[in-house]
Amino acid sequence: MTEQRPEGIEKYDHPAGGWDALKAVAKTLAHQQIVAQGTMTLLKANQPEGFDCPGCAWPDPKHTSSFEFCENGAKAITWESTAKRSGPEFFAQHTVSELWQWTDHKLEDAGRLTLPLHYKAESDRYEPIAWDDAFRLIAQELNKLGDPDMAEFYTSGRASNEAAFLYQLFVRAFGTNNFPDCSNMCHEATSVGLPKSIGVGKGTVTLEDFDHADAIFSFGHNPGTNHPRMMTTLHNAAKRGVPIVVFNPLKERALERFAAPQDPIEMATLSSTPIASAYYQLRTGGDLAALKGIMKAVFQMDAESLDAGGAGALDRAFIEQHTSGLDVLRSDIDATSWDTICSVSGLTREALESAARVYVNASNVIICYGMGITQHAKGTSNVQQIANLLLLRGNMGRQGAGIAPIRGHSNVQGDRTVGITEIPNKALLDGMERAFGFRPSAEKGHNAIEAVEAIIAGKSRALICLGGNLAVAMSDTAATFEGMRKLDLAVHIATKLNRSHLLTARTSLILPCFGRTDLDTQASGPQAVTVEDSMSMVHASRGFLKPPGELVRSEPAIIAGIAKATIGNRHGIDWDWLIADYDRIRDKIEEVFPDFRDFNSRVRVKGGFRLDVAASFRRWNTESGKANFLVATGIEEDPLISNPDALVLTTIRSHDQYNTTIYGMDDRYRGVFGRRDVIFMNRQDLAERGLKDGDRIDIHGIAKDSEGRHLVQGFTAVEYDIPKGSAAGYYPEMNAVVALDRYDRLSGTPSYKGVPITVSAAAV
Ligand SMILES: Nc1nc2c(c(=O)[nH]1)N[C@H]1C(S)=C(S)[C@@H](COP(=O)(O)OP(=O)(O)OC[C@H]3O[C@@H](n4cnc5c(=O)[nH]c(N)nc54)[C@H](O)[C@@H]3O)O[C@H]1N2
Ligand SMILES: Nc1nc2c(c(=O)[nH]1)N[C@H]1C(S)=C(S)[C@@H](COP(=O)(O)OP(=O)(O)OC[C@H]3O[C@@H](n4cnc5c(=O)[nH]c(N)nc54)[C@H](O)[C@@H]3O)O[C@H]1N2
Ligand SMILES: [Mo]
Repeated sequence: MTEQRPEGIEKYDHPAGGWDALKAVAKTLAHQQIVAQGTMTLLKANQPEGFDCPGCAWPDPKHTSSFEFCENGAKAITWESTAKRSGPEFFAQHTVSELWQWTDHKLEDAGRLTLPLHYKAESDRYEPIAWDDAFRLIAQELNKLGDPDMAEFYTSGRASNEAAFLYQLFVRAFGTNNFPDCSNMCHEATSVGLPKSIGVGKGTVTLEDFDHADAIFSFGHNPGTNHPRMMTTLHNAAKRGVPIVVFNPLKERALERFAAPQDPIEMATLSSTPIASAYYQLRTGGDLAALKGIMKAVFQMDAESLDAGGAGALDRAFIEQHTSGLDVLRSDIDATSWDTICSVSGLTREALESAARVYVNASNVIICYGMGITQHAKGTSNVQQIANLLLLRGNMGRQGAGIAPIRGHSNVQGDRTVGITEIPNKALLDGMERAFGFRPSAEKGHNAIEAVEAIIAGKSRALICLGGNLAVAMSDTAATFEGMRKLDLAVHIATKLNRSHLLTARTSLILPCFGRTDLDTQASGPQAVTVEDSMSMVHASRGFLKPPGELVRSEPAIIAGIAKATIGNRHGIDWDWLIADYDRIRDKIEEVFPDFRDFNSRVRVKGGFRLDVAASFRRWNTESGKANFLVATGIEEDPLISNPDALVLTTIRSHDQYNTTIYGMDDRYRGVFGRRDVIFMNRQDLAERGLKDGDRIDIHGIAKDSEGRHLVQGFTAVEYDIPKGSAAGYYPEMNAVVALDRYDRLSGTPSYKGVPITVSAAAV
């Protein structure tokens, strides 16, 4: 590597966490102009009487009321509770065409939205509109459609259980199951894959289980950035000597070494704790092969042990009593050669055997995984192979063991639980009928990809978004943007301005809502909402800050307003009554979903309660009544990817972003400062293409699109420690090269982590 690195690219030698994390928070507080109030706000995050941090879905430690420091949680909170406002003057000053030229960072940095807005084509501006007029307009457009299936109702994962439940009630009463949601782009492979394996589409572990694990495996997630509070757990485990085995194409700093800001000694002595005991840099998309390799080695160790008169490496009693399908799995693994496993995973047989030894030598194993597993064409199969590996040794449904999908948005799991799903099951329909006296449609609705496809095809004419930034989060930026602009109606319920709002439809509205930190007062007084974390714990969240403007409303109130204007009191639903006191919404949730028994009293207990996850107790709600070993066929690479010129691009989050929200331009742990227009590449891949570190290049998506639209121009190549054949770049910029039809056929999850590309010197 040349000494002279590209501008903004430096070597970052520090451990993750530590003083740099504290400094970063101080900078954020200053930037959001809220030093005094901000510090106070941070102290209420994830406290029994406070609000749930909107940062991520990692659970809160039980029984604690001590402040748990989290750099990126602090960023999420200050970003929401900022003193900046994008009020009427702001929108009078800037046309939509002008705002379109702004960066994503600058759009949101304009501050909190303060009043309902309606786009006027004549002035090319969003102009203030009264709430009732906004509701009337929406109702008119929705009722004009003729067919409710021509509307799409998107949900991003910050919506509370109460908001999400009311939303699905309205949408089902309106008459469709078109519920694209951010989960479709995220852990859908988990939601679809795990029910077939273990009878529930959620993780089986609790936070306490980590204290009893003897080994932890981590596949494809970056907790130092995306779930910093998880680092406390991993740090403790590492200190206890628990092996932590990581599979990730990139060396993520926090998984290598971490200095816990909570640890006075590490902070005072500038020391840190090594996290991973073994770090396997597999090729992007190599997980299916790697998992099969580990299982192959486990079967081998089992045979060797039996031959030597031992008890074998499998938990035979568990397998016999609780599972089905082992023989079929074993044949599949036997038929998969080490050659294939090694070439596809990019790992050696010895490496995989060594991982298998750690696995077999531990009594209790937890496997954690994130987007590196789910966002692939084989995402569902990836998830199921993780379950297989755990089942082989009975690592499911007992203390210290289990599967831990690490969820994204702070209530993405809860939204699903309370009915945001395009495929309603019988229990949901029965529950709705019981609670509201009507049976909603059972017909499958659209997921996120299908919704965007229908919008592009002009079949869906209306889009309502409960939060999020759908157009920017979705693949194929050019096609998606074009489709959005053809809509008749686009409504965004949001806290801050983003690019999706600027893709104006014939009628476009932005409706400003409260965030987690805001005090929500309704007719009966101040309200709390509830959320469910990654480990199925449901608890209350209560904001306390003065809302950003008098006209800003809560999400439930906005949904009720739209519903009342659109369907009146259809099915006898009294919307005003429901939102006057959120206890009433919770009573209805309980009526529909019996798991929420005594909801209002149980959620008032400090720390909340855990929803029933049958698999955690070895009850298998599958058709066979057992946990199933499931086979994944074909680990050979995708023909598109086998193109000799192609690289597999994975799209990742920087340390300074929350999905499409760009807090800043640094990615400290990866040594990138002040920019995002880079692509990380292997040295040899660069050389073979006549390129070098720092060259300006164009990135072409290899897709069916004949118009050559899948292109990112003028990015800088950065030589990086990444396996040959793999490349990495930032989401959402790279969505421009992700074709819409590249997704997991079983779950619909876009393969954001397996994008076939070619690169060339920049044309201009
Ligand atoms: N601060 C912050 N917190 C967040 C978010 C945020 O943007 N910022 N987003 C939230 C959301 S919605 C989500 S879903 C989660 C996301 O949390 P993560 O799942 O950690 O998300 P990514 O940044 O996409 O990182 C995926 C990791 O997988 C690795 N990877 C990429 N491709 C592969 C592969 O093929 N195999 C393997 N084994 N690994 C691979 C990458 O190198 C990276 O370390 O975080 C949530 N929390
Ligand atoms: N290439 C690529 N694409 C990806 C991914 C990837 O890894 N790579 N990850 C995917 C994943 S995992 C996800 S989850 C999606 C994320 O997709 P989304 O959830 O749609 O996107 P966000 O960026 O989280 O949404 C940010 C916006 O939410 C609004 N907002 C914030 N807080 C609130 C609130 O409390 N209420 C309301 N109503 N609005 C609020 C603000 O207006 C803000 O601009 O992106 C997906 N897209
Ligand atoms: Mo996500």
